[in-house]
Amino acid sequence: MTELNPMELPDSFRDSLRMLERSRRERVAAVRRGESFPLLSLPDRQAWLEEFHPDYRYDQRRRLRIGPSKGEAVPLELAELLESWPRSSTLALLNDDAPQHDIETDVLVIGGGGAGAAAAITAAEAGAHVLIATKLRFGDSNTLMAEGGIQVADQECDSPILHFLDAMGGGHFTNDPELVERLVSDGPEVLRWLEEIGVLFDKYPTGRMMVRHGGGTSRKRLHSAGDVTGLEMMRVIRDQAENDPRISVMNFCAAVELLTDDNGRVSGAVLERLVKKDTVVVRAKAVIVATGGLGRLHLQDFPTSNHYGATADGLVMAYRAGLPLRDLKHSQYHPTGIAFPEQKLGLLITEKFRGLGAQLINRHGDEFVNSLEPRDVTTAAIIRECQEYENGVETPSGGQGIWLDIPMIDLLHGRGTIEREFPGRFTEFLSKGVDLRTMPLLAYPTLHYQNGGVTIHGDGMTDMPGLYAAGEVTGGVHGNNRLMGNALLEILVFGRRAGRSAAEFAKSHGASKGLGLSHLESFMRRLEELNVDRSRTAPVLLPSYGEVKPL
Ligand code: MEZ
Repeated sequence: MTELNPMELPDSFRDSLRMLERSRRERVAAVRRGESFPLLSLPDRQAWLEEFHPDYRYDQRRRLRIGPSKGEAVPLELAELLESWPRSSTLALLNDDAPQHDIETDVLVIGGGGAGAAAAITAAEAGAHVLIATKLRFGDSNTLMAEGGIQVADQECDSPILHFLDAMGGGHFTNDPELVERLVSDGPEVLRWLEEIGVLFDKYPTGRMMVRHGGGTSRKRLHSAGDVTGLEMMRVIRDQAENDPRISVMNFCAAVELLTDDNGRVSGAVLERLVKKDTVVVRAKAVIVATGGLGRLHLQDFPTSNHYGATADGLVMAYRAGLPLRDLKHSQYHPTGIAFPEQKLGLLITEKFRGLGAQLINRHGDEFVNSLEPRDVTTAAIIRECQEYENGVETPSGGQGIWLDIPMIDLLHGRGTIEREFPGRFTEFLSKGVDLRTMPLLAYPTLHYQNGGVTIHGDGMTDMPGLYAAGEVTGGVHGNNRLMGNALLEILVFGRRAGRSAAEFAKSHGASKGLGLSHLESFMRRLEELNVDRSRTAPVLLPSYGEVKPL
């Protein structure tokens, strides 16, 4: 193990560390007395957001110019991507009068994360033959990387109604209430299902579930498996899918375009096999898009906590097909991405650390915000502290960060808590010479989640017959701002609902006759009119630093 050598750190860094350590005893005593940093008033929250949150930088967005979302403001990087030309594999098919399919299935699921896996399982249970096409390997996804946990109102002091109010309030009441109602009501059943198939959640010796607080929630309802909740869930869900003979999986196989028939029904998709470097046309009775989010677009040059494949492919396909998108001007910047040690830049430090008492501390050793404000407010507070008050700590390579005082946790809850509650991060950092029991980390906001996306209704239906969507690619469940733990819940609730509906649609409608790209005609005409550079193509499939050459 290489020890972190404090002597190699800048003087200002070491001085600040000393101030933090000096103020720790009094801060722990205050928590024990039941004192906490006051929560902000609603007008203050709004003012801080408008001044400091990256979403409110109006010069960093522009309005979309095509289709039903015309006029919607979205981040610049996303707008450029959405208004790009199809890849050459699609263009080659456009010249083909009657494209033939290579593979046929009842339900095609695009994406192999938690939403895709849950959708595939329920579609198969409903009798459908399912093909999962996934860009990387089955399971490589933000689900797998999720740390803190899943929100479910299953305790006697809680109820789905309280969960509903928290989710709506966290989303500034911009969420679709019908979708939120489904999210919270299905929660207890989803938790039972996860347990039944073998997910190991943290429990007390009595067998009762351990639950924690998260930012913006009025009850403790975050269920975890250490700090590797997503990994544990994906382990079990993936096994469940792989053991079902009705489900096949194509790894390293990216969807690049939807296919439609003459009536506007979605009838399949164009896939590119990344290893074989060829094109595969799939004909399907129903298609579910579960491609995840956009973190790897690095909006405003923020680092990201997202997995390598999070490049908004589903949004690109949906926008081109003429589906309305919503709530995309607000992205989630998780308050605590790693700023130091720098080889982990952007990696998530789960909110569960704050749920267990780790405080956010500036360079003078002072707390400056209640660590459990809603995420967007905490993010704005950290940026304000660093930029407006210059109270951030300079990292060895000149970045900025705020202390996350993790060692407080053992002082508050007893020795061994950090190792027990955070086995993933504890081991990982120890291998880099950083012992979380004694060393605080430096945190700065990291791009974490796409709050909005493809508009869905009820059970994952989109506005196109035969097309369903679930998970981070969709919009409406979280409105402008998602609360922690609601993503893992959403992928399962809406993955399962979409899987069931898609299987029913496949059964009742049978195969569609046509397999074409006519939905692209008006889109491409508009690109011409807008003089969009022909070299701009999408989806990009991987971030620019891992570019895959077009076919
Ligand atoms: O839902 C999340 O994004 C979450 C719980 C993240 C985390 O802090 O662990």
